[in-house]
Amino acid sequence: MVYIRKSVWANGGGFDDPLLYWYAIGVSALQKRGLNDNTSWRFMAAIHGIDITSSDGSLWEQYGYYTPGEPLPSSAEQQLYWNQCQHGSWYFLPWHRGYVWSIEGLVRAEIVKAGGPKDWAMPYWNYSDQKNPQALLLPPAFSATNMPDGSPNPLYVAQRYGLGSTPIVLPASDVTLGALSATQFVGLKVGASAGLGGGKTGFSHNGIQTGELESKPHNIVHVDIGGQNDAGPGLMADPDIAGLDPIFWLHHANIDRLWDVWNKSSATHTNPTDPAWLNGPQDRKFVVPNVDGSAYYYAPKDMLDTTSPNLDYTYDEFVAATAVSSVLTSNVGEKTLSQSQEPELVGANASVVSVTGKMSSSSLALDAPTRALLSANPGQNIQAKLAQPARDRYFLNLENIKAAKDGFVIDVYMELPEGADHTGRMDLFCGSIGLFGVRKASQPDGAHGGAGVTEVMDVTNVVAGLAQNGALNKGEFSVNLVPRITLTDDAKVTVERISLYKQSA
Ligand SMILES: [Cu+2]
Repeated sequence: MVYIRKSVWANGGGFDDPLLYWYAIGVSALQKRGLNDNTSWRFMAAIHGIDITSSDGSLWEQYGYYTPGEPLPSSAEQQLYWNQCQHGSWYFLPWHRGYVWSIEGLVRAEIVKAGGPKDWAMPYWNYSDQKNPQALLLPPAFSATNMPDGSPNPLYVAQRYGLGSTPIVLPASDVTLGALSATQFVGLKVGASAGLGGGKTGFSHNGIQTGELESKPHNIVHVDIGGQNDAGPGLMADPDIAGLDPIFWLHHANIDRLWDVWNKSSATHTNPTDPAWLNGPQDRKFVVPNVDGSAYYYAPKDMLDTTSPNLDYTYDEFVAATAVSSVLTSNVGEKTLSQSQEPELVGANASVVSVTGKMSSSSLALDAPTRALLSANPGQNIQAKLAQPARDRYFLNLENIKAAKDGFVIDVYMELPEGADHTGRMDLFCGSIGLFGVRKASQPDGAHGGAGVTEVMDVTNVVAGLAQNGALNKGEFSVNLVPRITLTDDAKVTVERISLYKQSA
C-alpha cells in the first residue's frame, strides 16, 4: 500500500483528529528511549544536528535534552549518523526526504503497537494555503500544553519564541511560493538564483548555496517558529536542536511536498541528472535508521519517486495553493529566461556591513554601462525597456552572511528613505532572510571554514521601479537591512559584501 500524507488542517488541527492524537502517542514512545538508542526521538534529532561538547555551552544541555554522563552511542555510531543535515546545498531536498521518511516509519510502528491506525502517515503543514483561513496558525495540537486527558502534551515545546506572539501565527508574506517558479533545480554558480534545490556542493552540513525553496519558505518558517529570546534560540531556529520540536517534521513534510508539486507542475521541472547529485556525496554517505534500527543508506537517486517501494508514500494534494502573491514577492516574475547566460557583476558595496540595531544600510555603486542603462531621461518609459518577458534580470547577492546566533529574520529593501516607516514599501522590498544554520556556517572550524551563507534575491522589479523614478541616475543606491527585532551587538551579524548581478535576456 502507498501511505497518504494528509494536511494537518484536514480536521481542525487539534486532538479531535486521530491523525494528530496518534502522532502524539507515537512521539511520546520515541521520547522515552535513550539517546544511545538510534530509534529514539533525541537520536533522530541528533542526526540533523547536535552539539554536546561545545565549549560555549550546549543548547541540548541548557534545554534539558542532554544530561552529562548519560549513556551515549558509540563514537563510531555518532560519526556514522550524527550531524548529517544538508543545508546550503543541492542535497537539501533529497537528504530531508529520507530523513522524514525514517521518522515516519518509527512513529507509525509505535502507533500500531499502541493499537492505532496502521495507515498513519506524517501530516504536512500547508501554511501557504489561502483557502484555509487558519493556515498560518500553529495548529492547536502543538500549542496545547496538555492532552485531552490532562497529561502533558508531547507535541508541545516551550522554546517556540517566534515573533513574540502567542499563539504563533506566521506572517503571510513569509510563506509565499515564488520558489516554485524556479525554472531549474540547480542554479548557476554565482550571482543568480541557486535554483529550486540549491547549488552544487559536496556533503554540506552547513553549506553556502541556499536554494530558493530552502531559503523561503523553509528557513524563514524555521525562524518564525523558533525565534530568539534572552535564553537563546527557540528549538526550530537552530539546526542543532530543530529536530527536537515535533512541528519540525510537519514543516519538512510540506517542503518535501512542494518539491513534488514543482516536479509535477511542468514537464521541464526535472531533477538533476548529474551523477554527482544522483549518487550523493562521495565524502560521506546519507544514512537513517530503519524501523528495526538497522542502517538505511541512501542517495538522491533513491529519493526521486515517493511512491517507489522503498519510500511508499504520497500526498493527498499537489496543489501549490494560490499563495504566490505578486505584490509581496518581487521574485515571482515569469522566469522565461533560459538561465543559460552567465550573470555579470554590475555593482557592489565597498566594505563589510555589520547589521545591528533597527536598520543597517550600505551603498552600492553601479558600473558605468549599467548606470547608463538604468538612468531615466525625463519622459522616457524605462519600464518598457525592461519589460517582460525578454528582459534582463537583476539579482541582489548578500554574500557570506555570518552570525553568532540564529533565530532572526532580516527584511531587505533598496533606497528606503532615511527614517521612514518601511512597512508597506513593497515597491522597495527585496526579500527576507531567515537566519537558520548561519551560526554553524560561521564557525571557523566548520566544514567550510566559516564562510557563512549567501542569499540571492531576484530584484528585477525593484530595480525597474527605481530606474523608472530616476532613482538610479546617480549611479548608486542603498541597500537597507531591517531586522524584525532590534539586533544586539552579541548577535554579530555581518554581510561580507552586497553585490548586484545582471543576467542578460
Ligand atoms: Cu528544516
